[in-house]
Amino acid sequence: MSKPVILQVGPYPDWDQDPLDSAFDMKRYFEADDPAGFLAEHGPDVRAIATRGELGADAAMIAACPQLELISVYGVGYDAVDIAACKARGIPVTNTPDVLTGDVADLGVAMMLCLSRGMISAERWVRDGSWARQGLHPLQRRVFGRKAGILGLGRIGFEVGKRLAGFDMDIAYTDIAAKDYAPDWTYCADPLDLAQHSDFLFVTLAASAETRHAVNRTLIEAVGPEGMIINISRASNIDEEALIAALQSGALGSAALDVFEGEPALDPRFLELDSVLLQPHHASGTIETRKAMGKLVRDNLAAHFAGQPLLTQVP
Ligand code: 8YV
Repeated sequence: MSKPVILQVGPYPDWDQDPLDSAFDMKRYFEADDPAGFLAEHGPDVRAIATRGELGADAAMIAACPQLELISVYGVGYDAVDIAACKARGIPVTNTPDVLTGDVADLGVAMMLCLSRGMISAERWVRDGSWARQGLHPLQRRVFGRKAGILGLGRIGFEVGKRLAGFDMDIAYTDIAAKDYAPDWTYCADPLDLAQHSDFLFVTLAASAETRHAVNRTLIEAVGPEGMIINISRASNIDEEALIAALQSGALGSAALDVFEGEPALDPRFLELDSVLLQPHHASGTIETRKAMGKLVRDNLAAHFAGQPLLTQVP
């Protein structure tokens, strides 16, 4: 029996690629010299798309696959998939929730600590001999006991909060309603109140068209010249132009960012700022989590082609 044809939008590690290649006929879109020609040639045979969170599948790709039955996303975010196009054709979409939550929260908290305590510049201070020549590294800002805000108390936001509680932080959050699983944290219905409360504002919103630029100039300026914004969600949740302007003028103290508009290219103005910590969209990037994400992608594909229920279908 011939294997189901899968359109593979981006590369995966060998530990995922090998089992995918054994079970399916993987068509590697990302290796094509002529992506449109590749889609025209293979699209008519494609029964599923395997993609990654940040790559998704746009309307043109979906339209090029008239026999498409499933999109399986390697990532919790599915904002880059054209969900309206999927809905119109009744194509289910799966993602990889839960398995990456702890790692994403870890990286967000690590970014806060690293930037607040100046660990990158302190490392340079040791390596370039400044310590020996000039003495003590400039003093930095404390983390423990200060005020943290979590914009979006979903799975990842909640794990961030649990970690911050270990630093005795005064934690507030916003979401569509107060959460009974967070009784010790302050609920702010208005994101502006949250931003005003926060020395450290974590952006943990599931991105969608509705959350685009949810962190706008007013919110950024409310976090203020002493405050820090940490983004471990999607770049689209923040107005990046307003963010850069606030960092340049000092209206915002600092920003720790794992995601960027147009990544992996990023606005070169970020590179000129000392008040930012820049990370290459790797919050879920541990061997343990990536193996679990890959398995979930494969398990969803396997379940579909075996006529079994999908494991993690997005609502
Ligand atoms: C990426 C992510 O999928 O979970 C998400 O939504 O953006 C990430 O985990 C990851 O970078 C792999 O491409």
